[in-house]
Amino acid sequence: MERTLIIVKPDAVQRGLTGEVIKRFEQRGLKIVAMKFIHITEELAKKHYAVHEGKPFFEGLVSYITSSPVVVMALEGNDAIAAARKTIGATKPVEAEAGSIRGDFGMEIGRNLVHGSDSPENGLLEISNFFTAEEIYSWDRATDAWIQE
Ligand code: D4T
Repeated sequence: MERTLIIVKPDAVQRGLTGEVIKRFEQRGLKIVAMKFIHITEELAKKHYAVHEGKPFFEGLVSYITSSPVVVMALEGNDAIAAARKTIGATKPVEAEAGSIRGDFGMEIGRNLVHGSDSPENGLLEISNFFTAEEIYSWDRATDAWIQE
């Protein structure tokens, strides 16, 4: 069972796409185990994107993700990382498949609507940057057996 951190980024929230984005993960079968509406601080943004520090787009990335509130979620499921990334689509929205979130709603890499963790290890690490243990719920969903064997 994997967990992924999802961020509904400022552009998606500002464009009124929060519900649409959450709906796509939920209808796919990923289970919400944590969720909140926050304004990411510069400190947290730099921690989350530490791997990109020093790259030319880093400052823009930090100012974008801290520009207005976001919804952060932890989602759980077998192969949650791969499933969420497929639902999100390629990093560059113009290269993202139609039917994915970025393919349906995005135009530019600097406004790519959603973040999803890229490995199970990073999923757990990123979730711990945003949520305390008390904010994460393991719960039995009535439909679990109809979504996962
Ligand atoms: P995130 O992390 O936002 O889900 O995006 P990805 O996982 O799809 O892509 P990433 O980690 O390679 O990039 C993180 C973030 O940086 C922005 N970016 C990236 C950018 O503005 N210019 C660039 O050239 C690259 C590579 C977009 C996503």
